[in-house]
Amino acid sequence: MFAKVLVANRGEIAIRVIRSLEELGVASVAVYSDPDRDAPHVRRADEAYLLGPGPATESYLKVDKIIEVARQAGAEAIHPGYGFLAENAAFARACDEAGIVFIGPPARAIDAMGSKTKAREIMRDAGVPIVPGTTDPVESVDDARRIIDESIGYPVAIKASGGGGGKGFRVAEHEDALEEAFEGAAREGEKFFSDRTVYLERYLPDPRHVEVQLLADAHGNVIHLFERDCSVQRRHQKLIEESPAPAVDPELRERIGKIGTDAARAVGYRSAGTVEGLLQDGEYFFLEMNTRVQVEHCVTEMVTGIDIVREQVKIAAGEPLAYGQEDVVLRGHAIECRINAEDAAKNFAPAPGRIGSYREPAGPFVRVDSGAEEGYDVLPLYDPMIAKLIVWDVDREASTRRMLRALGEFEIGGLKTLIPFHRALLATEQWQRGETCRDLVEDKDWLKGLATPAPPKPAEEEESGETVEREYAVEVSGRKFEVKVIGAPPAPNGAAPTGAARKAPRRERKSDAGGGGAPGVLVSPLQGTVLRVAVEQGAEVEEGALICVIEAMKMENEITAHSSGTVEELGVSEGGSIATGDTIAVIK
Ligand code: MV4
Repeated sequence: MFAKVLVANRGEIAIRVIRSLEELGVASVAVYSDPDRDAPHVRRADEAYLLGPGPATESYLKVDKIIEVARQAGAEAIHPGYGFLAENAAFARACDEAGIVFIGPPARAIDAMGSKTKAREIMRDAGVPIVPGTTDPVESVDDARRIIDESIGYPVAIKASGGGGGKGFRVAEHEDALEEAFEGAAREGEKFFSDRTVYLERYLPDPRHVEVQLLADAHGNVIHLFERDCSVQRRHQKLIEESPAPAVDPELRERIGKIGTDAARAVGYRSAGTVEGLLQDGEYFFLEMNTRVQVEHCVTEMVTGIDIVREQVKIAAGEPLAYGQEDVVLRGHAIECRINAEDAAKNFAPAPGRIGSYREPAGPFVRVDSGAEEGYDVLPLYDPMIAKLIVWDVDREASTRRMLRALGEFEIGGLKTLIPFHRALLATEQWQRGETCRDLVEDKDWLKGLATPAPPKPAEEEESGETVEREYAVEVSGRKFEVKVIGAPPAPNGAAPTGAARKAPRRERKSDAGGGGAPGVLVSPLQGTVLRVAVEQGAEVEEGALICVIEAMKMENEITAHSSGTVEELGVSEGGSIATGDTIAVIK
């Protein structure tokens, strides 16, 4: 086993990895960017080194610097977590060349799976079912039209060859829409992966996203840890994951598991990995393989009792798997909710800011993997996921109830999170019936209902103009009530009523998109590049109408009007950059 490992990541996953290292008796080395200097992952590690400024390209993505730090610290291996350098074959090679173990698969497996057309070819040859379509890149719209007419038919999915996770994914319902979809997928492929080639798949109308967790060691042993269902997603960002999948029975489970292990063997895989696929009417198709530990690995840990990160580290150290397939037993049901700093009522716009009060749920079979704490700043620079809440119980229904209980206990003040979204979604009949909920996560009216009601208008502003809100606990006939008092601030002599609750005063909420600030001003909730401006100055818009699209963290974020009215000013232009708090538009 290694004596010391560097964790090339931040946030909850860095802490997750450090915990497993500690249990293995391995010392941990954290790395950090300037704004992360005091972040929880830095304090949790045995040692920590500065990489550079905030932008990931100058810190968490700096290959040479990270390898230099590993050498300096005497780390024998690097765990990349997920995101950042986790699926970067050049980084894996740079580690090899520096004599440092990359805790992940061989670089050639990353390469093979990075090209989605290559991956489809390998899988087809290995007898793994792929979604019907092309395995060679399609050069032009004319070629695409011909291939679709000859074999695939409409609707058709057009996907970027370098893509994955839904980047560069378009659908054409009919031939009329083909050119635009083709160009859109190619453009996104060019932008994100410097590769404008695309391929075609038959578009499945309402599949479930089902994936298989795999472990493969350096001695030829490959096992699967059953499946996860990640169908609740929005713009290809997963929101809720569970295991086992509600639509998979024991017979299908065995079939999907074998597809996973066949796929891993076909690329000479080693380490933890995931085969993602689509399940439609009992048919399972390979989609892509993720050559890293995934965000949602925890639900599998809960139903199998296997620490996936520990196994990953042991495999990298050359140890054989301690489990055979028959040792892996599925027990009960686990659910994970991603707690993102996002406003579901505003198109899931990122809602960075400072966390005020912070209290995690606890109790039986509740797990919180978090990178945050009270006073923590959720930075617009990085992914808005601040924690994951995972629960286990005997079956899906009990697990859902436990999750609702735990969500109710989770207190995160000062910014918007997905907690209200999760509470509402898990309470729907669609979820309880095990449906994909695709219509719900796109339903603007339903999502708007999640908006926290505006704080009550302060009662008649007094001469001084100042009113404050205070919370007190009162007892009436021996029963405790919590009351909110809105009025003038207490007298300076501190004549507050006795028995005032110890609750900290609510922090003033930072202005969110369209929230605070001058009337009618729509401010940017994030920092990024303006991809598209959907309105002109002087236009009449309805509340909820698209104003512009801002790209941040490689995600396209739709910014919508916070009220109906006339666009009197427009502060954005296509291609321009925008900072958090900048005026997007004035709508009156
Ligand atoms: C598809 C599809 C339908 N047909 N491919 C790809 C990335 C992943 N985030 C979702 N992806 C899809 N690929 C073909 N050929 C539909 C989706 C899809 C989806 C699938 C399952 C559950 C929810 C989904 C939400 C959006 C898109």
